[in-house]
Amino acid sequence: MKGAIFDLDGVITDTAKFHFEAWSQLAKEQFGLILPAEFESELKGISRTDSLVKILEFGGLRDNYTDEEILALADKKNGYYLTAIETLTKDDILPGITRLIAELKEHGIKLSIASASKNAPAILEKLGLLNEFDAIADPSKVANGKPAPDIFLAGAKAVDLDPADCVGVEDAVSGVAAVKAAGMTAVAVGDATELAQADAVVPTTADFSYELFEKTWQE
Ligand code: B16
Ligand code: MG
Repeated sequence: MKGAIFDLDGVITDTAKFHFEAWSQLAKEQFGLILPAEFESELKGISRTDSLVKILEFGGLRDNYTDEEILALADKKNGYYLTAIETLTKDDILPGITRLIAELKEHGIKLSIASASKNAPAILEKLGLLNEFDAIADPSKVANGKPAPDIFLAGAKAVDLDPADCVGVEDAVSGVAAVKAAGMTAVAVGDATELAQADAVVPTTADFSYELFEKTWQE
């Protein structure tokens, strides 16, 4: 293993609840829709506009909005989301992640970010982690979102590594599919049944370690 390519939301910090609250506010205000709780996990790893399209399809409203209107609505949601994440600090880093980053660095592992979030640099800055990563892949420069491999391939390329030498770290079904499609080893956090496509699944981020990553990569 030469590189670890990290998802952000759900792996480094838990912003899924803020995304869900912002989408719920928009859906209620704009469409009079109440989003079911399952949407919180279903929208994980899904890009901003793809998330909105899913919500519109749920409400049977997809054909009522032009692509331009969809962009404007997605932008409105992002405003709610940015207000909600204003208060993030290093206390919001998920358990074990700071230690894991130090362990990986001690072993000379390159670190990069493969998040679908256009807000990733701002979030890492708030968490005080911006300088810990060697690269952040830009989701606005890739053709296809997760579950396509594009963002993970960009994450490996940004640190000059062959995907086969990298472990991809994820919490979402779409993200694990993207890691596997990129030809990487997948280590995931969450429900083992839901994330069965991963090469290793642990219940919490506190269970991540250099040893787990290296051992899973070797198997
Ligand atoms: P933004 P990840 C994803 O981040 C989130 O899981 C997903 O819910 C969100 O819609 C997407 O980022 C886009 O985020 O609106 O900030 O650009 O899990 O890939 O780190
Ligand atoms: Mg995620």
